[in-house]
Amino acid sequence: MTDQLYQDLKRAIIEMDPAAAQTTARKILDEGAEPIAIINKGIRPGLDAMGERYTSGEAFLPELMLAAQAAEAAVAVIEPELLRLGAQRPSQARVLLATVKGDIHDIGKNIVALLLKSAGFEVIDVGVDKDGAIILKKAEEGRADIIGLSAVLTTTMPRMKELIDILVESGNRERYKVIIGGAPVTQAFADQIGADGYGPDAARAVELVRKLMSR
Ligand code: B1M
Repeated sequence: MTDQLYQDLKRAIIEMDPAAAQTTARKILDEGAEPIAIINKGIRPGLDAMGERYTSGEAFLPELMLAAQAAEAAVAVIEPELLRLGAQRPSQARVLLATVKGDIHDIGKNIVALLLKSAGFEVIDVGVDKDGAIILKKAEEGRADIIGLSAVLTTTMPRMKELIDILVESGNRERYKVIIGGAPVTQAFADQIGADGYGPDAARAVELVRKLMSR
């Protein structure tokens, strides 16, 4: 039954139907599914399918935007459940999150933020299209322990290295752990730029933050 519902959720995103995406996500949640399964089995496959349609010329930018809105409607259903879990846990550390300069994709970053909050971490979300200087300023103001960067475009991945350079040049490299993620990012890239870790998905980003904070 639930597998069919995941297919329905994927289809609602491909069909750019926020109402159907919301109703289906609610049904899946009511069946007792974990919020993370709704992301991994419904929302992400729906957006990946839209990405493939965009690449093959079957869909264009307006369709991508509408599919993103349908995905966001489904995320909104699981958000209260995740935040409720987080409210029961004492704050363990502060994580600043940003999508790097030149990149306005934020669905993945927002999911990482939600899962971190649900795990009891404090999140300072500074939004999208942020350069290294602003990110460092916000990290200082918010007294962040970890800086988490998201990049979904291959062309904006170099901005992650720029932040690390800024931290080194300003004498702040030891002050902050830096973690990175986003669809084109890899562990090899994280190693290459000297990041402290890479999260392939939101759940593993939370594990990574836990590991870094326990050291
Ligand atoms: Co864009 N887009 N887009 N887009 N878009 C992609 C990324 C693309 C792969 C589509 C394609 O061609 N197949 C392609 C990039 C190609 C490339 O870089 N080589 C692309 C392009 C080209 C563009 C534009 C340039 C199109 C144009 O204008 N001609 C433009 C760029 C705008 C800009 O940023 N400057 C653009 C615009 C948009 C929309 C605005 C329409 C919309 C974004 C809306 C929004 O984010 N609010 C959009 C969308 C929706 C997509 C796709 C379809 C979906 C992205 C997404 O949300 N995925 C995408 C195709 C695809 O990904 N298959 C595509 C779901 C999300 C949950 O996954 O972000 O990977 P993801 O996050 C995951 C993990 O990666 C990880 O956890 C998340 C959850 O598990 N993670 C982290 C993410 N951040 C992390 C940080 C961490 C740790 C883990 O630590 C800090």
